Amino acid sequence: MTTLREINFDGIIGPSHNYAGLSPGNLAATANAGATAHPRAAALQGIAKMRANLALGLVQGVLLPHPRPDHEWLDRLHTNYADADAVMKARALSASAMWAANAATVSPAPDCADGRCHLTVANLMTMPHRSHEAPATLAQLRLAFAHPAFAVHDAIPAPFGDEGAANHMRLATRHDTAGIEIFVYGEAGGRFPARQHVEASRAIARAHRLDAARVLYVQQSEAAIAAGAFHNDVVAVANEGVLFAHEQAFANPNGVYEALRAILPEVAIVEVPAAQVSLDDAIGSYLFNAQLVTPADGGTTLIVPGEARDHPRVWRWLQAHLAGNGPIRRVEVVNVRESMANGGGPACLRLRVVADPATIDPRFLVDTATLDRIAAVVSEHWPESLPAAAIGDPRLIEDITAARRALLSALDLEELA
Ligand code: SUG
Repeated sequence: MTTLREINFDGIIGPSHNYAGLSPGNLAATANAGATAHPRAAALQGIAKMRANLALGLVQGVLLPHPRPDHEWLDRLHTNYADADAVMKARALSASAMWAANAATVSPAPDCADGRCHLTVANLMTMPHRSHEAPATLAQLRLAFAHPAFAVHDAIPAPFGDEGAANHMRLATRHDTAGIEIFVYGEAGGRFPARQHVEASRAIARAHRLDAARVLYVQQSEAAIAAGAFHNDVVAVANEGVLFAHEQAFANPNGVYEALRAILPEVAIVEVPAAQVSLDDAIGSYLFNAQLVTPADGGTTLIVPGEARDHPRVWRWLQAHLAGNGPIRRVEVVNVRESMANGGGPACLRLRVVADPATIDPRFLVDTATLDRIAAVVSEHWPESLPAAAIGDPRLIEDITAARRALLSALDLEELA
């Protein structure tokens, strides 16, 4: 029996969660700029999603909020929180590390020539508020994946933008068999920035010692980026032998499907036609920013945000697919509304790692009892609301600093302080 399992590491939503509109091209984030955020409710929604994953029999992990404001980053910019202007304050305070799909790119051991699971930290250099996540991510991954079964690589250097697993998909007959890794990149020059550069993807494939014959570099369609798909995982998701994608996700969809079928003939491609669900529908509902998983009972399950159920065309498409006995057998709905308002759905909030749970630092794995402990810290310490105007408030800074410290202590992870 193989010991390799799918493990989803969700970013615990940090106490500084706020809406500052820092991500051009992310339509939800820019539309909600200046709104009041609710960090406590946000984190509790994320915890409820993890409970739902556990209920499906999946193994669940967590990644911790980063220290915010990021004083070290401000120091390197020769300023400090008090002196920084409003935009820099918001950038230094961002809780954006919650979107763990952007923490790293992961290649499971069966894909890598040295038989180890490789992880490369994302540099997130395109958006200033995310460009300072990498050092804290590296520190956590080095701790969580210290076992020799893993190789953790530092971020690819600038100017080659890399946004991690959000632009990476893996197809394999089963999680524990050799897969095909798909790196999706964007071409610059459109209405919004293309965050993933192909040079970064190629560097990661080399670092992970992937078999070049089982790697595809796929261009994201300009139309998808222009419509607000700032990451590929807003328009496509894969799990084991199933690819679920919007018709307009890729620049050359038929080329992608042909190349896939040539390597993995049994691949099931579920393409959603634009005539039934437009790009705007897909991006507005986050239909594809779903967790596509194989639960313990085996039936491929799509975990969608509530916004997908609330969208009549999207929900109709899903019901028709289920009724037609398509490759997706079940749909589960989760409420991650606070994260969604910043453009982060269920898939954004998790980093998927295929590994033997016994090789992972147990402090990063959770069961319901650990989630109860995390929820207690959140309920006691996370701000109930965070209006945009509070971003410069020194009392808020004290509160969120203490809140994170309480969480680290509850998880016995003080060394990340
Ligand atoms: O990078 N939002 C994130 C959302 C990331 C979603 N992740 C995936 N698709 N995997 C981003 O745009 C909003 C920040 C703000 O405006 O405060 C933000 O960073």
